[in-house]
Amino acid sequence: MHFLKDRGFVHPHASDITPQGVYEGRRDLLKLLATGAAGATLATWAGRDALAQTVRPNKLTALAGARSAVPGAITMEKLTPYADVTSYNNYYEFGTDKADPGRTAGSLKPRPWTVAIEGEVKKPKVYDLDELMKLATLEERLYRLRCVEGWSMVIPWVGYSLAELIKKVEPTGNAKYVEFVTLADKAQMPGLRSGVLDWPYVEGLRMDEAMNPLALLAFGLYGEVLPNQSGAPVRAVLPWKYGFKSGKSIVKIRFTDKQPQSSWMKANANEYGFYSNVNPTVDHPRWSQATERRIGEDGLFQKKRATLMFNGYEAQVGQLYTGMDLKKNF
Ligand SMILES: Nc1nc2c(c(=O)[nH]1)N[C@H]1C(S)=C(S)[C@@H](COP(=O)(O)O)O[C@H]1N2
Ligand SMILES: [Mo]
Repeated sequence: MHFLKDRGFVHPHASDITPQGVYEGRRDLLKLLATGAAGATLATWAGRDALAQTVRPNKLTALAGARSAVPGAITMEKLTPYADVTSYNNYYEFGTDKADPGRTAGSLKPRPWTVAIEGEVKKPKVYDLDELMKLATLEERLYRLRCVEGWSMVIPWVGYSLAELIKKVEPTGNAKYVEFVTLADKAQMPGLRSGVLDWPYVEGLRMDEAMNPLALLAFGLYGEVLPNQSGAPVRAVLPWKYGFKSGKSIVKIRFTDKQPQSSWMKANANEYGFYSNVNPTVDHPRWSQATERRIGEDGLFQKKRATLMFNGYEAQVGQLYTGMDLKKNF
């Protein structure tokens, strides 16, 4: 059976699985905290886990999503604590250190915000953020995110399938690729002074990849709007690809007939390919991709995890690449 073969020797430990209801429990816990009756609840493991994820100084605007029914959208693995999700980031417009975005992204102004839909579409349009957010039903999805540098997280995102937007704007027959252009504003982004990348940060997908239901346009995480360092107010999340494919703070989505050149391809075409699907058998020139460490659990004796083909989403996306040489098309 496909499922058993895929899982193989990386079958998750019982302790990796989030007990059913722990995450929903957060909301119940908040209610309990509000009534002052939380003492007993906090004594339980689930209570402590929920507390670690919710009690923090600066709550953002709530953004709810109905639990997604898209196949593969809900991993049962334990969520990465909110504190780690928002303090260990790659967002080079705010600096190249993992702690930089969490410290400096306060200067990003996520409202007002527009996203321009351009290129090979019958209905080009500049969407205001609020209109874009209402374009489809918001869902909650629990995705693994795997960075090419060898770390991973599990994050509860709020958003809808990119396919919903694509259907609305009606691509022409010439639309073969989608390009994502993200914000580049020196006034808001101190990292733009550095020449590490050619700004703006640009990424792209083949049209069939963009139409896969797992390709997410995200507006929130952990039941709130996106924190700035995570790519507020709107970003892509492509769970079967290395994290850098998921552009943050998107301002333009362009439909094209030619394969877009991403910022990372421009920076180093030998290291970063257009596809960049998570693949434990194809190493990056500087980093093995066979294993990964899960952020938030890197204790001294923490074992590395085996990285899964397509980050564990092979059943959902494998067919997109049938017949392709994945060593050549890295
Ligand atoms: N605009 C922009 N988007 C970006 C990046 C960036 O530097 N700028 N970094 C990418 C990389 S390398 C990763 S691993 C993910 C990290 O997302 P996270 O910080 O929310 O975990 O964002 C991606 N999106
Ligand atoms: Mo990354």
